[in-house]
Order: sequence, then structure tokens, then C-alpha cells
Amino acid sequence: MLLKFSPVFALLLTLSGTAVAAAEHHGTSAGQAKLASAESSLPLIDGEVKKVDKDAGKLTLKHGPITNLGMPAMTMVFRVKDAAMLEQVKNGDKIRFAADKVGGALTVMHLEPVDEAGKNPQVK
Ligand SMILES: [Cu+2]
Repeated sequence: MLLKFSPVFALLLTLSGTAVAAAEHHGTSAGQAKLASAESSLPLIDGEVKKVDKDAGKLTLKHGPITNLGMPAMTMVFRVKDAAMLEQVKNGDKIRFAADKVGGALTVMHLEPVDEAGKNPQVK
């Protein structure tokens, strides 16, 4: 009985083991691809709002080093991905943002305020 069953059992074990490994591998690479393509994978940069130009859809920011663009700290003008972002900030606001090159223009892809207590984990 046992002898008759073992080859089948062994085969089942092998098959299920392979299936599990394949599923895990697939899940991992799919997750990484998603992360890599999502804008949330861009590093968050510390910035301070210097000027909000709603007419031009531009934002002047004093920013820290932008590692994904190889840019040192400076004050410069950015475009914004969504004009609604300009409604979220005013001069002097401390923010965290993600920037990327879109059609050759440096663009703020993501923006979030930093409270006065300095809850920004990148600041400490
Ligand atoms: Cu810059």
C-alpha cells in the first residue's frame, strides 16, 4: 500500500512545490515592476515654497538635493503635474515633493505639506 502510493505522493509534492515557488516568484516580480513604474517610487525631497504662479501653472521651490535627477539643492521653478497642487500651498510653506522630468520639463509629481513640528522623517 505504502509502496504503491509513494511515487504518486512524491510527484504531487514536487508539483505543488513547483507551483508555490512559481507563484511566489511571479508575485514578487510583479510587485517590483509596479513599484518601479509608480510615481510613489520617486524619492521625497524637502522643499520650501517661494512663489506660487497659478496663471503659469508653476511653482518656485527652494529644494534639497533631488537624487533621482542628480540635482543639488537650489531654488528654481517647477511645473506641476496637476494645477490643483497650486491650491494646496502658499508662500513659505514647507513641503515634501517628488519631481521628475516630463517632456523635458522638471515637474512636481507629488506634493505634501510638512507640519511645523517637523514630522518629516527625512529631515532628522
Ligand atoms: Cu533644482
